[in-house]
Amino acid sequence: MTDIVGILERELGAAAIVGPGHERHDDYGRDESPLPEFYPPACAVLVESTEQAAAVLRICLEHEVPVTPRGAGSGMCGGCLPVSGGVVLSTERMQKILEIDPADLVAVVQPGVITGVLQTEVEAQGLFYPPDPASLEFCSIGGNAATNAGGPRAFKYGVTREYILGLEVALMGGEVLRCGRRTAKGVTGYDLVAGFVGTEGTFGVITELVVRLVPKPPAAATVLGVFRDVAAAGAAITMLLRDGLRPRVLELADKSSIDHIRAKSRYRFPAEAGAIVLIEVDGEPESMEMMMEKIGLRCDELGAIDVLAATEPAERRAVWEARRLISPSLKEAYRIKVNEDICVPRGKIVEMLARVEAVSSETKIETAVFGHAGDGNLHVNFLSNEDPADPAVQKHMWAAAARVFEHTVALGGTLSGEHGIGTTKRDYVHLEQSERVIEWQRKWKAMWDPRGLLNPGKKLPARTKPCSE
Ligand code: 2HG
Ligand code: ZN
Repeated sequence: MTDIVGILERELGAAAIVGPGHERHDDYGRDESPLPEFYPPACAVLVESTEQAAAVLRICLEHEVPVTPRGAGSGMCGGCLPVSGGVVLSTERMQKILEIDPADLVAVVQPGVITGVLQTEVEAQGLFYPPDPASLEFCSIGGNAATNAGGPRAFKYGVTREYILGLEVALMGGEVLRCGRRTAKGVTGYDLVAGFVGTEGTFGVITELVVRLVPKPPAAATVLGVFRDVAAAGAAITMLLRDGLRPRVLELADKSSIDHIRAKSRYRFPAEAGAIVLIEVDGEPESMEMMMEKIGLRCDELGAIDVLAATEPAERRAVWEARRLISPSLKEAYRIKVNEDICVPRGKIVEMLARVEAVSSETKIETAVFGHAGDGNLHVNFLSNEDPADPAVQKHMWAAAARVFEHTVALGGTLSGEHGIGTTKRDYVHLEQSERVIEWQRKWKAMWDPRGLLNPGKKLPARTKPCSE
């Protein structure tokens, strides 16, 4: 058997290798996904440069060893887990912001830069990087690009894909490719950048990114509409969407989500909150004020039992801290948290919320629903304190998730709005996509990775029948 750890150690130096026995070795077998299993790699390689990343990909191809790219490990679908063993290629040490250019409105960064750090740095120069996954304090920009991450502000500004102009990518075998551009527009050739973004590290390993920036909005404010229940909040979101107002955020959280953060939150959620709609506006102070007033009035008309405005930075920070606590608080409170991020057409939000409630009562599984409802992107969390190692319990939880996927697709929606497919959802892709569509994607994958060694077991369903070719 190939001593891949020894070979990598000799080529890259022992300091780059986290092998068995190292205190951090186990960390590379886990991420934030709800999988009860743990997948320890042969070793993780903590690369510090493009050359090192390329060397790992060259060596792994030479020795036919699977290699799984990893950013900060904050993914929720097992996308960075070495499910077939082999090597984890981590970009966590590649943390340099190489350039922030206010004239070109771009930043050039290494993939390990923490998203929140990039935001703070560009904001100090009057610029803005809008994508804001809830994990922004610990997720990295390379991982965001690999999964095409979203976040609350995607409602107005769009997701990560819209902000990646150029990429440097290390390919299986060690070739390094620079594609894309630095300009605001560009249609030369095919859009390879769009091809790498969102492919969850199955096509190549992102080693450098040119990201698009926008001017920092002069001001922002947050409005919280408190509703009786999630159905009323969902209906309010639908109406606010029809109004054509363009807040930057339009989020929803149900009672269960709110109840799990109440005690920890610096922001005091109203006692009677059965659901909240969180709205954020930005722009020039005068236009913002007008928009907030309109939104407040609209919430009143739509049956809000309370409308609160947070304009002070400290107050807004407290609201956002609370919002970002929902996911970790649920994780802390339950032994099993199967969390989905379905996305339905906007006109179907109310119907989808009702269907989730129906699945919860049919299966008797507790749920919490929250997230980016303005985009139709709902985090449906199935929660349980039963034994995660019990296969019957897991089967029951995933059967409920599958019911939600079926409803989602029936309403014209998609399995994942922002977290990706990874390994946890690959068996459900066929619910949404035809065999032909899946087959063409397999061909595309094979072009970059003919031996199937780069992040195997992800994104597409396992083959159930021989390839038609
Ligand atoms: C969020 O929006 C994250 O908070 C996590 O995408 C969602 O835990 C979840 O379901
Ligand atoms: Zn989210």
